[in-house]
Amino acid sequence: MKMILMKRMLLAMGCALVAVASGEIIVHDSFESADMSAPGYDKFSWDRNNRTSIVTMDPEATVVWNNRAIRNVVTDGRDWSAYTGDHSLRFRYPAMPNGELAEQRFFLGGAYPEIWLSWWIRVPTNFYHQGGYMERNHKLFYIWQSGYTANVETHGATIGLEFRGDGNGGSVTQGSDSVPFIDVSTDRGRWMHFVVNVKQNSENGVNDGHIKMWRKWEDESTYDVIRDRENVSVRISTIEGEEGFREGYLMGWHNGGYQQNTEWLLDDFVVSTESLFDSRPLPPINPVVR
Ligand SMILES: [Ca+2]
Repeated sequence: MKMILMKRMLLAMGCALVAVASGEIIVHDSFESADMSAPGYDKFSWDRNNRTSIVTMDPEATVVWNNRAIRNVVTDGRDWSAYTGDHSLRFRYPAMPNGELAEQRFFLGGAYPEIWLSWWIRVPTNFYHQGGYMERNHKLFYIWQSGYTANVETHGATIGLEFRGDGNGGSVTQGSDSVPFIDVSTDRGRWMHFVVNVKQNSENGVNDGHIKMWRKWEDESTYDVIRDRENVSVRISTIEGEEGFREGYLMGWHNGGYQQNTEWLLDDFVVSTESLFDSRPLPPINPVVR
């Protein structure tokens, strides 16, 4: 176990060096500061915790941040091992069979025509997606320009990913390009790395935007394509000073609901203006392992 942790730490350090050299990093938060009021970047900021909190296993299962520094030790055997370092961000969905919200909003502090995002996320150890095939949507993330699902013509695009039931307790991604997302027979408690790249239109009326997403499980070396939409309309906000992606949220409403308290862990959140892969062509060839 120690070897694995060491390897992850070295990979995280190496990636940070690569990332700084290759573009503007808007934020890279592994939650090790245990303080979301000061992620350490000029413009980026986290919104208030909304059923989210920073947790650690050092030296025992403890909540250390929930809108302020706290110390709540939990002794019921929960494993909050982080992916990198000792801290991660927990999304706590209480048992609510008809749907519940746990969401972390953020502000990029600027308007970006093209952005990359990536993060590690652990499938809950008791995950079960209620409902039949393609029923009950869960949110994974959204980013937007001048307003979340506002008038796209004036406020620009809202881009994200949702996933729905596969009919067997697992999940598939939502959309005409749906792909398998979580298999409960193999993926509970497993960490995945999720990478997003969105570029808006060069100008409104020209449909040359793109929306790309990749996913890799922790024991895999290459990424699977989750979404690949080229030459689509990604509208630019018409509000002065807001012509680009400005804010977003992680997770959100899980309308499938859960029969048991269900916790996701998220770690190593990165937003950048340049590619998060260290070489082109894009994956699955030669991806960076974060
Ligand atoms: Ca961490």
